[in-house]
Amino acid sequence: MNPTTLVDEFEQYSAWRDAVFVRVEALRDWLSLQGISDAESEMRLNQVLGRLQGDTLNVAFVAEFSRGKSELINAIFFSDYRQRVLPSSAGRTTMCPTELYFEPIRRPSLRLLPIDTKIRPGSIADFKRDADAWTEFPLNLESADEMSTTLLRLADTMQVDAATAESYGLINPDDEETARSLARDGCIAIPRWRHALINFPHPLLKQGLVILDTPGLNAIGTEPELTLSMLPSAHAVLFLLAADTGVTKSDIEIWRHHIAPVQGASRARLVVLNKIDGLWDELKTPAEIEAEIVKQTASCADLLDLPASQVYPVSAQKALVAKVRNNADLLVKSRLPDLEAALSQELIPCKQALVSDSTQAEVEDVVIRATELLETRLSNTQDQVDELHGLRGKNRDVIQHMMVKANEDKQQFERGLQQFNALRNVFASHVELLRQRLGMEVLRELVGSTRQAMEKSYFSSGLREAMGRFFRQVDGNLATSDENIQEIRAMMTAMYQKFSDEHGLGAVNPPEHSLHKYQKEMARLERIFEERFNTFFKMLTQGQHQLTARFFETLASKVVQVFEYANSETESWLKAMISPMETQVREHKIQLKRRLESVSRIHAATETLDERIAEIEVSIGTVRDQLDQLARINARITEALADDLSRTRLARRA
Ligand SMILES: Nc1nc2c(ncn2[C@@H]2O[C@H](COP(=O)(O)OP(=O)(O)OP(=O)(O)O)[C@@H](O)[C@H]2O)c(=O)[nH]1
Ligand SMILES: [Mg+2]
Repeated sequence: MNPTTLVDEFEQYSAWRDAVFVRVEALRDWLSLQGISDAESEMRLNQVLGRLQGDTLNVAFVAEFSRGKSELINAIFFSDYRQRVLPSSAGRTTMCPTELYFEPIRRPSLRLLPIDTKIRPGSIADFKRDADAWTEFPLNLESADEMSTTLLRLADTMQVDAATAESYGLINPDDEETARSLARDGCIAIPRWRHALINFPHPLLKQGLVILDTPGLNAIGTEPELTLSMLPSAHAVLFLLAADTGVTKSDIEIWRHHIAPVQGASRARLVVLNKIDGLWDELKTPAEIEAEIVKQTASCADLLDLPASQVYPVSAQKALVAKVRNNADLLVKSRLPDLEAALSQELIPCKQALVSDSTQAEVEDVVIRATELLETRLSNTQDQVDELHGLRGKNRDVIQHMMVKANEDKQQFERGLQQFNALRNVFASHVELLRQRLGMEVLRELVGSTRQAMEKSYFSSGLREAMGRFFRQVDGNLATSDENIQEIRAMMTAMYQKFSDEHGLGAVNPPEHSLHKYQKEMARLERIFEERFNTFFKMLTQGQHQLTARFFETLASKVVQVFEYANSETESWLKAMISPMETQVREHKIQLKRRLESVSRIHAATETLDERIAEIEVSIGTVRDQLDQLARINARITEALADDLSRTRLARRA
């Protein structure tokens, strides 16, 4: 069978990423071999390489229950297994959010997080770090039947009393079925598991694809992490509707609350109208059926306030059958290839641009620094040669005088250096202040005091106020830290500029840095918080108090994460600012020492002038070669980054 477009496209993307990896690695190794690298550059290139290696592409499937998410995942990704890999059946099937990915260090397995972890502190991200919290079932890749049986556990439920369900925040008083079940026997069926991780060596998952399958609205509403981090971090979200149910109230609710707000240029969002095979009425002509599909598509688009071109009608079930049975006509009729093409067109170029830009930015910084260093070295050595040429035919007195001069320059520089270092202490104290304000300790205290304030308040107004205060303080800390950052940059730039003017050092352009994107991320979390309060927490029952508390914990862990990123980025920036200055200072010091050495040796007649000039000219040649090589290595990286996948594909097909 031909590979699907998406599979094909994704493989090309992976190959592109591997090619970029090899070329960045070549840069790192070359710099270190030539002794031009410094700890900072090496760290940055290693980070780039780590990111390229651990790069994932996250695709989330979201919809009300039974719209065919699991079936669509089976059809797009798992048809090679010739049967349903993920369980898909009428009614609620997938009971918990399910991530599919591949981690080579772990055996193929299904890992499940028990539902009672809902009353334990910690978010799903925290539990992922605690291997013991999960129940693990190995997956037998040799037997598709066994595998399907194991995966049926994704649909596990259990009967609990109302109080237990409430303590997990799983009671929905508006749900008629719940009310009926409780009235009948006082029990209610809830999911047995809270989250599932499937480690599966599928070729695409091996290359970094991560698929997120979700259950319907009930689960999305009760698992804050889905809304706060899993959906926003997905590179593509597929939202499913079904032709047999039409667009229902809860479909619209999911769309409005969980998908429409998640925006961003780097994110693909596709609406799928599934189950169109229900419209394949044998008594109708193909034209009539087509007209019906067009009509339904238009009405879905209308209800979601989207252009009709963004809604893709498909039949996931028929597509799966078609792929399993190699039925090309049925596959075309299922229209899955159109959806796959759209998905790859939206997904892969966005993702490629994202990875390309971030890699390019880092590499450029490192290359500029290395180039600056080599150029400084070149011009210094050139000066030395000129100076030595000037000594031709001069008597010993003149040489003696030059030696005194070189020595004086060196000493003057060393005095300047002391001043420079004294000013650096001022810089260090500013940095210390910044670290405190932005630091994790302050944030943890703030989380602690908010938690206490929330425990004490019994009304939703109190909870809201406590969380509102939390946001204001966090925002305030970020804003002040950002001001500090700008001050520090201005101060260091001025300081270095003055020093380099006085002593003729190479120019350094300290990188910009701002906390703006973290402030934006906080604003996004705040919007979700507002939204949540307005929809879910208006009435405060016991269970909802729990739910609010858990919502806050997830929110807090997200804020902690934002701060961790902000801190680590700020630390890297501090290093990136200081380290080129240090390199230039060090280089200048070495050159001054060499110059003094040259003149001294000639003065002491241990070397002739010509020998010395020849020696230095050799090193000028070396530096020139290094500059050439660096430019070539950099050009190769730029070329790899700019490789347009669609162009490559077209070329290959032609
Ligand atoms: N006729 C038809 N039925 C489909 C199609 N896709 C899925 N179904 C059926 O719809 C039912 C629900 O499909 P699932 O894949 O379990 O749906 P889901 O969205 O994953 O549902 P939950 O896991 O409960 O959230 C199953 O019985 C599928 O066989 C389709 O394209 N056509
Ligand atoms: Mg499902």
